[in-house]
Amino acid sequence: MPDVNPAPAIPHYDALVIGAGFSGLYQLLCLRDRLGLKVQVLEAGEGVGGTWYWNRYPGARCDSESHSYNFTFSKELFEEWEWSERYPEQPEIMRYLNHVADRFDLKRDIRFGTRVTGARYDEAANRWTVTTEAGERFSAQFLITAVGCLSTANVPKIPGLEDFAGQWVHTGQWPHEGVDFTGKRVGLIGTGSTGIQATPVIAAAAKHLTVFQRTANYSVPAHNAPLKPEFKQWVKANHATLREVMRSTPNGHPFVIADRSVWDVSDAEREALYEAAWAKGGLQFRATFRDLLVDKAANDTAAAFLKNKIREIVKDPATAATLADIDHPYAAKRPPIDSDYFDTFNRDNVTLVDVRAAPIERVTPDGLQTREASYPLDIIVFATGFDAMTGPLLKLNIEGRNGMPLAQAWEAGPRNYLGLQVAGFPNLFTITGPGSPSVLCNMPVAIEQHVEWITDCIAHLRAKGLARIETTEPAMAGWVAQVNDAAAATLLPEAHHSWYLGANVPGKPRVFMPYAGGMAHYRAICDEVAAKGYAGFALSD
Ligand code: NA7
Repeated sequence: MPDVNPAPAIPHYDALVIGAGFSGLYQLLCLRDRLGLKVQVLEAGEGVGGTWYWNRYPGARCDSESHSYNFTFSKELFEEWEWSERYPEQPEIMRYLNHVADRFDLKRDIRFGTRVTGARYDEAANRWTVTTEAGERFSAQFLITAVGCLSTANVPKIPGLEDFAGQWVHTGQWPHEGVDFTGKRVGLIGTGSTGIQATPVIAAAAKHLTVFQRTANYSVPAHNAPLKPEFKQWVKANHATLREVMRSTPNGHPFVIADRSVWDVSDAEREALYEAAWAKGGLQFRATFRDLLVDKAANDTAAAFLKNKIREIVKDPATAATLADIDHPYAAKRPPIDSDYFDTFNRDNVTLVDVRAAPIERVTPDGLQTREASYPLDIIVFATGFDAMTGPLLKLNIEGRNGMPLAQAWEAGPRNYLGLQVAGFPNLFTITGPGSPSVLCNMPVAIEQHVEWITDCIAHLRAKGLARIETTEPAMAGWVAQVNDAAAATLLPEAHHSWYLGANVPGKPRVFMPYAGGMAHYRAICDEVAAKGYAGFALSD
């Protein structure tokens, strides 16, 4: 007798890609248009953009310079797109990614509004079954996560939040209709890159802004401005050169790190070089000397310069002292860049509260209470960052061979090979996963490298008639050691509160997550692995 309620057929694909930001879009293009695979992208948002779809907070802007914050795989695409400002603002990045998606006709293979809640590997079939929030299922031979590194909002569990009578928002889940700060008393928690971008913009709109600072932070002026026509022309004419520079530098940015040590120059020369770098602005302040991230005494000279700048800009000495009371080496945490951040504390409607000295105790119905005082607020903005790198992957509830949850495999922190694959999870690739340069690199450069490597790998399997690729335990152990060694050779682990270490999320294992050996070096390692027939991976039919 026929089944009266036959289970609906599960759509089958060659590859499923989770996420439609930079990574997912390019991965779709490569697998579909270059390899001819049947591909489906599943995206939680109602449009493309990934991180930029969600991060719509006031002042949201990329810290990479615009001419380097784009794809470079297509000369035509590169030349036809024109950024308007030195750093691209969130709406402009969204326009760019929509342009890419439309230009390559990608949207027809993306299902929007589709949040993945589970993924399970079936050994016998050598396929992944992906489940969504709505209960749909999809099946594919290859599963590729393109979920970004900073997409799981970290809202601290502060007692009383549920009873707050006002509005609260996290910057990474900003309401699409915006937030009206007019006439409002606003509290902003967090002074990372996001809080530093949002503070001046919110201060200009709100009745009063109180910034709750737990860890003081360095910041260098962005000096954002409209791009001049000559610069735009120069960029268009130099696609190949720019691409080459970005691929050859450790951090994927379009500037070269100076080949001089802090100790090669006199004190006066050093000061002049820092002044020039400050006047130029942006992330390239780090490139002033080659040893800023490896020699603590060298770093101290930059730290002293930057702390002095804070004291010069901020008029109230007590506020300046709190802002300059920075406990980690410069750039050991992701270094923010800003537009008038420190100057904003000279406004009459802005107050700084040191919540390291007097921690936040609870949210009350009408505001925030620290150990020392109460702050009446109408709106609380959480600029409190993300469960970075592992968070977005663990949220997918991935189960590998024999139902092994990824969360269990990574109980003590992420373990994988090249940041790309985990033993026990065949045919699963993690674009910009932990253990790869990712967030220590200009993201589009890291993304293009991973996507192209994964595409070549799948093409190799197909050409050889192979169906499965899986890394091995020894390869993972070797890579984890390399990731640790690379971090230990720098000052990065000295920032104990950093999200690079997972320290911002209570209970998260403290492991330095990104690969700090440099993008160019990493690219060479990955190329060599491929050239050796995918050394460190087991390939089978
Ligand atoms: P970050 O860099 O993780 O910054 C989060 C900030 O929020 C940081 O100052 C934290 O202080 C603070 N924070 C987090 N939880 C709390 C609590 N419970 N109380 C007080 N303060 C808190 O996130 P961003 O969004 O600014 O930047 C993330 C990345 O996006 C950025 O690096 C760029 O790559 C783009 P802490 O330092 O933990 O003491």
